[in-house]
Amino acid sequence: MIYGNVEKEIIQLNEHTVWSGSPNRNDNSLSLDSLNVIRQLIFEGKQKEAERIVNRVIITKKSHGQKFEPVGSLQLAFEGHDNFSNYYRELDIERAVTKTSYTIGDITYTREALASFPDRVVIMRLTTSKPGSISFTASFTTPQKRATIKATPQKELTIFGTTSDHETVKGMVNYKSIVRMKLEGGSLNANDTSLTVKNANAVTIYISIATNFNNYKDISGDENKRATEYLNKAFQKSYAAILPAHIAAYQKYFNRVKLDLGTTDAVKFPTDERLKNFNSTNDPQFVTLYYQFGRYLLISSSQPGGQAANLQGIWNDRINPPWDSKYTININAEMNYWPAEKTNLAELHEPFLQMVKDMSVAGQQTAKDMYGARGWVAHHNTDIWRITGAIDGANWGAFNGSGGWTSQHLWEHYLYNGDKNFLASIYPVLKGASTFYIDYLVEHPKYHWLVVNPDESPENTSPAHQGSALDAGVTMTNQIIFELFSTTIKAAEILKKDFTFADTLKQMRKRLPPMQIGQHGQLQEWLDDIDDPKDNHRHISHLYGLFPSNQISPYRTPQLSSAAKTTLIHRGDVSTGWSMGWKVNWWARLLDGNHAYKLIRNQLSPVSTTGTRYEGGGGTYNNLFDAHPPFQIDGNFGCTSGITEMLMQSANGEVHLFPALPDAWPMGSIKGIKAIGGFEIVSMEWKDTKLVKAVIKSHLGGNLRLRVPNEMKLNNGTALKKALGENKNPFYHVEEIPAPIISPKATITTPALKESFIYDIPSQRGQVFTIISK
Ligand code: FUC
Repeated sequence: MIYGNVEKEIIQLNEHTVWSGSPNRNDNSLSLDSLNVIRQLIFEGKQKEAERIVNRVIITKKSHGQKFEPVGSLQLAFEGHDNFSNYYRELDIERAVTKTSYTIGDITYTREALASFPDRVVIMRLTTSKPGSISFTASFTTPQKRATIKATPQKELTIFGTTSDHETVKGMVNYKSIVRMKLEGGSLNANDTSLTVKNANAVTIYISIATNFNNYKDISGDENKRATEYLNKAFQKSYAAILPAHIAAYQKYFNRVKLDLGTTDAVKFPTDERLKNFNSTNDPQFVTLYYQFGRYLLISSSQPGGQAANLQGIWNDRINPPWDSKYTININAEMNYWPAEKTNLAELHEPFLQMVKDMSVAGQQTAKDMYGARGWVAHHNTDIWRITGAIDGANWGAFNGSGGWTSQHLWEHYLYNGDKNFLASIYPVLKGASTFYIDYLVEHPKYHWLVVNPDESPENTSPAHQGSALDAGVTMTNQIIFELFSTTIKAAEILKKDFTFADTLKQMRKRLPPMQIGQHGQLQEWLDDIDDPKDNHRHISHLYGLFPSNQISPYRTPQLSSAAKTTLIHRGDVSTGWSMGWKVNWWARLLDGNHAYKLIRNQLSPVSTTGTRYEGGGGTYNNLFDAHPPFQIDGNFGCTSGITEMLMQSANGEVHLFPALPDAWPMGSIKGIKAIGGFEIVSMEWKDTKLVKAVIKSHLGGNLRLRVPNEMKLNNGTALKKALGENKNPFYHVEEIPAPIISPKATITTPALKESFIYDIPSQRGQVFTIISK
């Protein structure tokens, strides 16, 4: 994080593997002996009693997850730079380069900085309009307790140490950062803990950081050697050489997608003013900026081979960050990756997919020791050590659907790339997640469905459960298992293996509770019809079936879709940042672009609160970080995904262009987004809310079923074939959902859907089509 302060520049340094603790597990093996008692109590409706036991025997007595920690900050103190003018600061997200400039007297000072992917250093270049005028002192500060800051005789500034002990786990990540400078003119001096530059023409600062972390089980790396090697290699290159290599590595991803919603004079204003004014001016480009900022953030925080973007991405500045800046896997970490595939950043999904693979190994012991089950399980949080036990307390931590949910990301990756070798490599993860449920599901004594018990609908409680979150067979979990079983069955079919296993899943899938529409016309959150229409909890987990899953659709399941809409209306719009991000996706899936846009407007409201707040709504900080509050990066990613879902959806058996275009975007264009089955929207343009032209590339071949808002033809004049029957493209197979159970008290209205046109376009691998409006 570059602060861009004039007198005291702060370069806040994080490295993705600097976490408290060391390899550890946090299972509570007391669980197994009490499982039957807990289940019995929950089935008898004695949730509060069950909760007390769960807190003792399921919730961990060890680590509730470790903390992602900052290394520290490099500070550059410029004496006499207090009286400046012409201050300018930017983050150029088209190049991933920051710049700060200002004038003192008649001298203009400029600083440019970047974090280079190919060269593994943070690099800052300081220049001036007057030779010999750059003087400053560089020093380190750190919130780390066990850190040594030292300048070396070679005039390098170093910081090294070991991360914190936390919750019974000894801190054992060793980190090292080295700062070395290249001067043009002037002098460089070192004293014990700082470097002083005097009268230089230009200075280039190189910063390397490394740790001893190899993987979640192995911290035997050599941080000194790594930090020195990175630095030595980069130091041979000039800023002028590092800059284009960095830009090229960044733009390889960034340039794949271009969005244009129109531009007005509002773009001339600084970002904070645009944010402040967004709701009262016409500034469609601000949405584009926010959209692309989400992609910038993912590119910058989730490079292949690295760690997955955590709760604050990589931008946490606190030694005790909110929720430890770890991975909350009952929504937040998954949300970080919603834009990955569809905004053409599939490679950046890899760190998350690797985390799921790691959990599928670590979680086997958790399944066995805690529940006597085969397969693997993960609860509501994990961290760099891939803990899979239950943390915090019964009302949050006992949720055990995260293995099922996160493994869907592996399947999603396959749906976009169609690579059967990849599918074969991740099949054991899907199978293991399913196997856990084969062993863990129990028959409900009253309804006779197969249910998870203990279970909970993430973080929401009910007075009907004596204020406890615990229950059996909650809707979200049922949807997750339905989806997990369905994808595992499909994967086994594609790989032509495990017929008996797949058959077991089919038999069990039939016995899961169907979705239910309750007395208020709402989609039921719990097995019993106890939802409170006044409940406005930020988690609306039972809408998992609407998004990210595709079990609810206005076209395929109109009643469930209407119930989901009723639920969304009950819960209201005001919510934390990530919850608003989710709501954009939900309203898009409900084909209501104006409501989705309303949520975008809410999200693009300035927030300055940095403490934790649940009520009153989230929004956006001046630097466009999502405000839960506090800063949580998930909302940025959720909204980027949602904007894509407004323009194109591909989860419901077809590629749907403009499913939820708001009135606020009457014209525009987008290039490079991706649909499942390997279709790429090379470009599409719309005007007066009508699709004018679309160019679509088929990377995998197969039938392209296309739903569009107005009639289209091929650009050579040929008519398009009207779609008939089921979509033959295997990537577009959508599982049939069991009919919902509907309360006799429920009133359900299923509004007429806007007219649309559906075509089937058979494609060859690599073929590109251009279609134009008729
Ligand atoms: C869950 C959410 C909070 C927050 C935290 C990281 O506990 O309910 O709102 O997002 O995760």
